[in-house]
Amino acid sequence: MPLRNDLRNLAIVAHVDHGKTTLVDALFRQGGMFRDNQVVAERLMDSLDQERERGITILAKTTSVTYGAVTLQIVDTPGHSDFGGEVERSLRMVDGILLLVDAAEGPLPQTRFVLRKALELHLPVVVAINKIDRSDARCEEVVDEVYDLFIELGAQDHQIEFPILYTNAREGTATTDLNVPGTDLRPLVAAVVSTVPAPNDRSAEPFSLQVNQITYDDYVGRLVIGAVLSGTLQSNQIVHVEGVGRSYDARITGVFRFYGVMRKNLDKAVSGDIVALAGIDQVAIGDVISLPESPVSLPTIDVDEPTVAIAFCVNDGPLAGRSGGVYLTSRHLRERLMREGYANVSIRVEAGEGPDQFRVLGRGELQLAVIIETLRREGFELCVRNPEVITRQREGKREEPLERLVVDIPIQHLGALSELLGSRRAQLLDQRHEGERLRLEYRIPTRGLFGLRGQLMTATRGTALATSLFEKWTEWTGPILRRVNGAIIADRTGVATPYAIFHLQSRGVLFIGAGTQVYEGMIIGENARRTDLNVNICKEKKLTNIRAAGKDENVILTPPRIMTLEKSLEWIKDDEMVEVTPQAIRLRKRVLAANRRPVRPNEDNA
Ligand SMILES: Nc1nc2c(ncn2[C@@H]2O[C@H](COP(=O)(O)OP(=O)(O)OP(=O)(O)O)[C@@H](O)[C@H]2O)c(=O)[nH]1
Ligand SMILES: [Mg+2]
Repeated sequence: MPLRNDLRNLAIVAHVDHGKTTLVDALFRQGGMFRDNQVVAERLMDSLDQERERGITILAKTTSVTYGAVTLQIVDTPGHSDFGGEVERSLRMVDGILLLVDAAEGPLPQTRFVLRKALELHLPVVVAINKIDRSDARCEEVVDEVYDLFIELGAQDHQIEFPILYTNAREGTATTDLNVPGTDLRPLVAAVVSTVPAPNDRSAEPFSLQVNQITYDDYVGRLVIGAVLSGTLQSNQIVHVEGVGRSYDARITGVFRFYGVMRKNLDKAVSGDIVALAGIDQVAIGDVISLPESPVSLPTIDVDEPTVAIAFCVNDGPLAGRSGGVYLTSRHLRERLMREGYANVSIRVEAGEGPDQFRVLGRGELQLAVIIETLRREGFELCVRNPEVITRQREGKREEPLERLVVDIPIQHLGALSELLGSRRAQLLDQRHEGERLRLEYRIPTRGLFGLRGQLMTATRGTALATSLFEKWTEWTGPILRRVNGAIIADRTGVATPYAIFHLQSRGVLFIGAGTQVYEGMIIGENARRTDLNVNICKEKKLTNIRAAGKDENVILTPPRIMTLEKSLEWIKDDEMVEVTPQAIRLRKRVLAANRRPVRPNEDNA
């Protein structure tokens, strides 16, 4: 088989924050992508608003950069475990991986996940120990840990003979020898070119491409991205699209390749190229594009099963449509969620309990929160329920997902951690000292992770590092208590007054400030006690002829606790919902009328 020696197709994979996107920046810079004096944003590939705000990669993205005679076609993948599905399918487009490992943190749960997937596909690996400039870098130890991980995952001998580079992605340097400081990324590029095989040249065969990513471009519309598996395709050619429930012909209106984040026209797409095609509208990940006269079929792209679900429903609260929402109906919601399902194989959308309800299944709270936030920004209004774990029946037994959790904390916070995990059915597997810090490994039901990260960050003042990864299904481990406190609930429609807030703030923590529009059934705070409390938050001070002493008027209000979308999702219980609108996030009881609301058993006596 002839080879496309001018190409190397690789995915950059790692645990979250180990520096993938930063390394891609440096590859661009040194590949002559920018003028010398051009000001370029950091983490250029993290182009989505939520990626920039959260500082993480959410969607895998394809790009390319040319070094001499070779073009590297690179997929920058997300490292957060909720987006593992992105990595899994990206690996189907490439012939090798560049595995980044933080020189101080070493291999973490997602390192294991991505490496396991790559080894299963027999992909060759280049290892880069990154962030060698960190003062706490421990390169030799981390290299040993990487070898251990390969062995533990059952790597074959030829897979273990990987080249090792030591990199500083921020500076854009790589070296094979720690005693010889790197000056640029050439050693890394050389290792990639010699380790990752060139793609086969099947240009003589009929055209085929499997859809791996779907994006949208303001100028050319929907773009489907994939590696050309065989053949050649010209712009303007008619193709055949084949997928589940779809089989039709379409005309290609453009063939592109990404350089950096710039889209460039190609005359044609040839076997081995990773390209973006315009002109195909109805399409889902895994669909096969071929020619009408020689249709090709390929196995579907399967990824790991979802573990977490959230019920979405229309916003039926009294303020619906008054907070900037444009898309309010269940038809809008259904169409939008279906579209999300087409573009993302790791989520599934199912019908919910009622006609206006949908269940969105995914890999974790963050993945689902990102989808909800995206909808909100697009002008949707909706209500969402608390995340629940997905269970399944096996041999008459109910099973739930179990995760491996790695926590890295300063030693003095061990007490706080143990307290948090005690009630969550975590089982300690391993514990290791690393200087002033402790690294602990647990097995914990996925349910036990709900809300954990937020509480852990508060308890350790942001110094903890906690990551988890689905491990296996296990028999239902029994109840896990969520929030113990009750809610403070508005008992009527109106506007919250300073007077009422002043008199209620000692009862718990309030989520709203004076002047906030409320309605009966809206949750306005967390009760200090376990029971729910219905209150009149709109009460005005009785007007009298006699003015009270000046002091009395200047009530001092404690600032409210701002409930973000993610905090709200962690906080709500089964009988509560988050109302999501473009302008406001509100919490509410599912049943708004107090007299029709089932009273929760008094957990104080439970
Ligand atoms: N000191 C140091 N910091 C680095 C280096 N490489 C990356 N960083 C920093 O590490 C942080 C995370 O970098 P990213 O490139 O976003 O990491 P990532 O692997 O793409 O993260 P995800 O895509 O969210 O998994 C950023 O603040 C970078 O500036 C390095 O070599 N040295
Ligand atoms: Mg990234």
